[in-house]
Amino acid sequence: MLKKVKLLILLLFVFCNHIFANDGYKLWLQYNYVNNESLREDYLNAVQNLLPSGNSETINIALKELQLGLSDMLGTDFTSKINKDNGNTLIFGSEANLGEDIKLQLGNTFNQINEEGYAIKSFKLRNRNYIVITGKSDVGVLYGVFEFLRLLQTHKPIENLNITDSPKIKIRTLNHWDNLDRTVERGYAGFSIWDWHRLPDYLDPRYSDYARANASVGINGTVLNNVNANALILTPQYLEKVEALANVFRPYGIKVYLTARFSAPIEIGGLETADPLAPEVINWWKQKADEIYARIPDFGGFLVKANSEGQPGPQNYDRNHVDGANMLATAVAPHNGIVMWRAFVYSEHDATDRAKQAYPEFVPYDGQFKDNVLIQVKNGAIDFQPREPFHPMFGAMPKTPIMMEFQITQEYLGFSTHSIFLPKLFEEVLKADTYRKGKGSIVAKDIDGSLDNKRLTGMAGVSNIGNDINWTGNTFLQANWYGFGRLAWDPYLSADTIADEWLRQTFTNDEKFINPVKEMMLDSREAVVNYMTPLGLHHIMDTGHHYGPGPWVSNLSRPEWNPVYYHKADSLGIGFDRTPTGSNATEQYAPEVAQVFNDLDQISEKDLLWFHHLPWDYKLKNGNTLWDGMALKYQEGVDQVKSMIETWNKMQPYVDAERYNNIKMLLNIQYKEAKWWRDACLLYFQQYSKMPLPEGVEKPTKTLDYFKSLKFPFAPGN
Ligand code: GCV
Repeated sequence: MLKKVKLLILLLFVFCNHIFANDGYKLWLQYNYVNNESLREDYLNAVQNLLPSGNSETINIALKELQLGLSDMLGTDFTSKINKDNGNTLIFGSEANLGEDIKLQLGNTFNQINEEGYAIKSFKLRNRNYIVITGKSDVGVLYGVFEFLRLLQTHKPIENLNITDSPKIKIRTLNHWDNLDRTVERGYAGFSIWDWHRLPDYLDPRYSDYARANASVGINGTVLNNVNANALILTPQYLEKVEALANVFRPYGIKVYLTARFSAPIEIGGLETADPLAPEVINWWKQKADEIYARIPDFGGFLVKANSEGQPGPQNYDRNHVDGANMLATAVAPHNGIVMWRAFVYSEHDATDRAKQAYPEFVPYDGQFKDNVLIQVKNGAIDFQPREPFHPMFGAMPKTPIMMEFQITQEYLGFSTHSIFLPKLFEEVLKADTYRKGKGSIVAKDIDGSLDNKRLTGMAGVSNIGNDINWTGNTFLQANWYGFGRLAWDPYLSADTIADEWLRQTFTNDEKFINPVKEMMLDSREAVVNYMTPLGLHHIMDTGHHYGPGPWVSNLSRPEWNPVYYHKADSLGIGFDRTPTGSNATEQYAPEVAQVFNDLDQISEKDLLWFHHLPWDYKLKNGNTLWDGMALKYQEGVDQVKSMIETWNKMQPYVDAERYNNIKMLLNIQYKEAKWWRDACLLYFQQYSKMPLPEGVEKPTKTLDYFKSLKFPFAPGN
């Protein structure tokens, strides 16, 4: 009887917890109670005993995670189910710490995985059933443990397990554009989670929670500070704080990196120059690197934004990117450090198309960078737009590691109030075919190194994390942090798989929830393209903060900061001609790709106005005029958000009230703003097209002057 009452209380607790109180802090590591009884029995039967092998901090973390996950999911206390001499057993430990009898069962498993990979295998030995989670390193084991827990979270069978997996990309980093005053450039989830003032002595529990969440998806590096860098981060006062963070992250397999302000030797070193070829500068960076490594022996290295948007760089001294990157690379090389040198460069003094500027500054130098340098390239040649053709540098530097930079934070995609599932965007870029080595030379193959046998590989995501209780401001956008990590581990994963996994772990396995919400997630990216920048339009956001529409902006000092530079709407038509009759940016792609982009019959209409300036009455494939087609796309985007709201409103029975309402309220904002985008852009472009709105497009209820008058002096992230 007592047992039954206890069970009832436990169930009630689990139920109430599920329905009422969930602030989202636990992310996708919810470890919901497995309410399918037979599945739960299977799991309980398979894991009766936990046997850690090895006693590092990492293995301890793995043990705690298993105990937490299994206890919560199976409704039984697992803290005492450890090191027993009977029962079906889950062993976890690295190759070096497993007994010979266990290793014998694993055959050539260790040849199938890399240093960070893992294996999860079932076998029977001396009448006991075992599951072993192993790897070559303890961190590999931790990744395996998270994968094992993911199997349970997503209600997969765990009989006869025979899994091996390894990350396909070496460097998997989050880039925090966090400033030392805790503001976050392009951050929409509160302030920075790094509490610099109270570091190093006060270690906010968020630091280990952050590391744990990253480890659960395989992220293995973090660049703590903004690429628009402050040299102070390199002073002893701050390095002490960085060291404290590195100590927290280390057992989770996460390395710390810093951005290096190129003029630091002047600003904090008292030198008169930062010329990368000056001996005193070379020496200064060498000593700085030695100083950092003395504190943080596994320090990852530097990320550098140079000669871009006012940041100093080697060109200030008539040197080039090779000179700058190699100088820093030499300083960190003795410590196995790397340099991630960004290719996001453009200059107001260059009258050519901004989309063309990075390519000539880097591609001719292929093969000249030191082998611990990666060139970090944004997914497209302009700047993290809702849709952007892949950057022409992908595949174009066969002798240089090219690292992907995605933006997880939504600078140009409506900030954190817009629920958009970004793995759809990431997947589109990774699957794009560069044709550099013939058909099938997709971007993912340059990023994982397989296209040209590159040893050093990387993917970076500009973080969407802040100190909001749910980390990302909008529960839904946790999926983008999760999805980035999963794609950095395996760039061939589909957005569909990622959405499915994330939903099951974050909310429920109930198909009545999974199916409609997954569909909503997968459609959400196209929705934002439609209501902001359909048919290849780009960079028409209001300037500075990039919040809301601003296609009319034309008064900024630099031409390429003005939206009119990008859409080029006039009485004759709209769009940026990047074909040979225009800027000829298409020339930077492989001929097969350029030919498609240049040819109106072959180009996807999704990229149309990115590459072509076309008359308003140009006929689209469906027979509509360009003007009608564009207007209908804007309307479609609005309708898509409306249908997202309808879907979500039906999900109340499956989601706790707090997270349900968080997403619901934000979707309503998104709907309002989608209409704002539609109305403002159509009213503005209509001045040039002089054509009526087609049937099916709602009439704007405000004037163009009204939209132009809106000002947002305190928009976040600016
Ligand atoms: C960190 C865009 C953003 C800037 C950002 C820059 C970059 O221009 O608006 O905030 O600076 O990209 O990626 O360096």
